[in-house]
Amino acid sequence: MPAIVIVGAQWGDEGKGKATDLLGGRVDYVVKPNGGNNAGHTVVVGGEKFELKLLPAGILSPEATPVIGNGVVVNPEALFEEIDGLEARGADTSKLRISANAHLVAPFHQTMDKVTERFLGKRAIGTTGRGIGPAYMDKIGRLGIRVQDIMDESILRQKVEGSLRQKNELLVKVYNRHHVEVEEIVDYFVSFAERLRPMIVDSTLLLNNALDEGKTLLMEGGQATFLDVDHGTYPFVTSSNPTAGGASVGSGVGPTRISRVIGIQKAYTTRVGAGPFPTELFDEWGEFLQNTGGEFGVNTGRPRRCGWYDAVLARQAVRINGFTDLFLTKMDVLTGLDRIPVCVAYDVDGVRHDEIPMTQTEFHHAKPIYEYFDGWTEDISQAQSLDDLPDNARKYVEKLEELSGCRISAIGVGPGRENTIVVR
Ligand code: 2SA
Ligand code: GDP
Ligand code: MG
Repeated sequence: MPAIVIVGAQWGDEGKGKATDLLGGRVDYVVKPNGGNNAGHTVVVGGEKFELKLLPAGILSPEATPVIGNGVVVNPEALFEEIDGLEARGADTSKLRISANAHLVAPFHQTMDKVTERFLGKRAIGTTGRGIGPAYMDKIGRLGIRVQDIMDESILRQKVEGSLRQKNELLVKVYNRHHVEVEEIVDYFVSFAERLRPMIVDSTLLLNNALDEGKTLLMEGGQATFLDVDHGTYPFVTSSNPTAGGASVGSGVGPTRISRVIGIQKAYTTRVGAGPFPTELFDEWGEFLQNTGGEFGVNTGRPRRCGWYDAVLARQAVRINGFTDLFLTKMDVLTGLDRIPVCVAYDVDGVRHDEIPMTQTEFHHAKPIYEYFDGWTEDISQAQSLDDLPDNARKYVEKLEELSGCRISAIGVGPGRENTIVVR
């Protein structure tokens, strides 16, 4: 198993952090290929809860070397806050390495994120406000500031000037904000240079050399398939490619070196921020999932919108990412339900669609067509194998395998590392 990729199969918060943590003990490197401190991964180790934002969740596996890949946008302030927080709790972060080609998030990116959202009004995306979109806009617009620029102050100044010239026009003339001074931003980044320098590496060379030496690596995608800027519910998406192909681009590890692509999906569905969500519930069952599942954002504390499992989305996620396996998380949250609805197709203006309709307009009109499966009442949180599950829980898993078209290789029955059934 040279390289494994983990991808969120829905709209995020499926339990990728826990999955990475589980596998992290078995690999030599854990790599974050996309996103920034908009991510929020919860890992519960020995009853202790860790919340990770910018750092790969695999940082909690002492055996693995954590790497922030070239596809990530790094907010240095958030980075050191997180490192210091983990160190204070006894975690060792000394092995962390950061790609020289990763981009930096500046305070003005956060300002741009917030003012753009305000400007959009009712059409706002519901971003995390961490400046992720504007940082990626600069990257794609060839105005970005990279981690390596911190090592050469005159280059850094040129890059900051380039990035700010056009933004100051917007900030001052359109958004009625203060003019941002170049020197203020240069000083801000330089203040992190000394601590950052020893971590900066050519991560592509590091990871490919490691693979050549027979080492193993795990790529931990941030966000999720339907937040992907190409494949998600555009424009209600993040600004990176959290899908499997993005893991290759964001790490410099070629697709032929990836042996497994694991999709993480909840036994139901959640979403944070705006955008279409066909199975969303607005009744007591939505509240049930939110409360029982503890569905509140790790990063911003926002309540997550909740709904039933959507097999149409699952099939699309399997297709786009080429999943070899699915991990089904939070099965325990469904315990106690009489019957469990699963969306098998959509009704779009009176026409049945077995796959996601082609246009945004149709998707916004999609109403779920449900099939119902019998529930279970037994506590499943201590189950260690499929045989420990009640019949109806096992049937639910089999049904999701059939509907999604992919085998389920692990099942989460509680938040802890130990509350997991490994099927294969
Ligand atoms: P952004 O900030 O530009 O990436 O926001 C764009 C959309 O992407 C969604 N998004 C997320 N959705 C779920 N979880 C995320 N991380 C945190 C968590 C969320 C939090 O793990 O709990 O704490 O609120 C995440 N990050 C981005 C976002 O909601 C927008 O819809
Ligand atoms: P991520 O963004 O995909 O890493 O997921 P988050 O950490 O944002 O959200 C997943 C939440 O579900 C966290 O609070 C986890 O501790 C929790 N969790 C993960 N797997 C399970 C599970 O199988 N059962 C229960 N009850 N909670 C889980
Ligand atoms: Mg999360």
